[in-house]
Amino acid sequence: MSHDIVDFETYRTEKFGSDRETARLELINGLSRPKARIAPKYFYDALGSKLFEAICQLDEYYLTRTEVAIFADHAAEIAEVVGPGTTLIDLGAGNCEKAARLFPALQPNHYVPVDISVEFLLRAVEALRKSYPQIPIHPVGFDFSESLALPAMVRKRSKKLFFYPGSSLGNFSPLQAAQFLTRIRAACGERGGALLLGIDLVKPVEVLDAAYDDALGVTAAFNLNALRHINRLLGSDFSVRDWQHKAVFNAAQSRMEMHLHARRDVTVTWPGGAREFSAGEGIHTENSYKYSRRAILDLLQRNGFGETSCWSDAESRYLVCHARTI
Ligand code: AVI
Repeated sequence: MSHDIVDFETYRTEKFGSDRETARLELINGLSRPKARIAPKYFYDALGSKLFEAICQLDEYYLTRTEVAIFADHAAEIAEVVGPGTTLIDLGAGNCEKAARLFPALQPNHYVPVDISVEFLLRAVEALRKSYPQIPIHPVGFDFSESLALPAMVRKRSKKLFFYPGSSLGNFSPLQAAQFLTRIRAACGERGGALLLGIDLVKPVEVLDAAYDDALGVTAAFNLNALRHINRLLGSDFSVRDWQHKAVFNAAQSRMEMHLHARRDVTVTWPGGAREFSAGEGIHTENSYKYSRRAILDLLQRNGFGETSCWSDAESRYLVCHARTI
């Protein structure tokens, strides 16, 4: 497998050359709905990725440190369940830190970090190659939430271990999550594969409120930064000062929601279109579903995964699961 970034860029351009136009149409569609919404992937430009890294260091955002602790406390058991010789495919790799922490225990044969935020990913990979020269690393940049069209050289590898930590599955609706798991199952191939998943569990609302509206306002900046990203992609004229971060737990749907509310009446324009927002009107930017242990095991089992091993923390805040394909 080549380490060549040229290779990777060629693949990206051939397969995903129209990403920008797709994003533009998707954004216009979302902003023009009676209840405006945008997909959470628009958080992650270069600054958004850095803000998300900062969120992961906050006291209130228990998810990251709890997951890190579960992986650290159970590394040997996880490695035993996983077995040797895997191609570790890291979906939403970001700075690749989470997977890298598992390298000593899992000792993968290959590492394939996948992320939509390409420049950020390439910088992370450059550093990682210096620390782990023995592991071939093949970065892939695309929006895997839509399709799992991996390069042929990755597709044909046996013993794939898809790594999906950070409770990112929670950012899909239950239907999207089921479809996503089905796609991972298919991408594992017929010779068997597995998924190593980290997922946030249901818990008292005060803990969730603090995690999604922290005292320093980092999550607010993360949410608002999506508007700057949209301005660049769409040529729109959102003024960040006109908007306010809101986080709310929707108990009926078992999900934390993030919105941006207009601070006053606002008209946003972009080439060929416009949208008026009244004061207080919102743009729905993210759902973060919180699962029970039973619900996540059911979801895995209904979508192509059988034998499952799980690890949690003492307070049952978070769950890590290894699930083999059926
Ligand atoms: C990436 N994802 C799992 C995070 C979450 O908790 O839903 C994104 C995030 N949103 C607000 N804070 C962090």
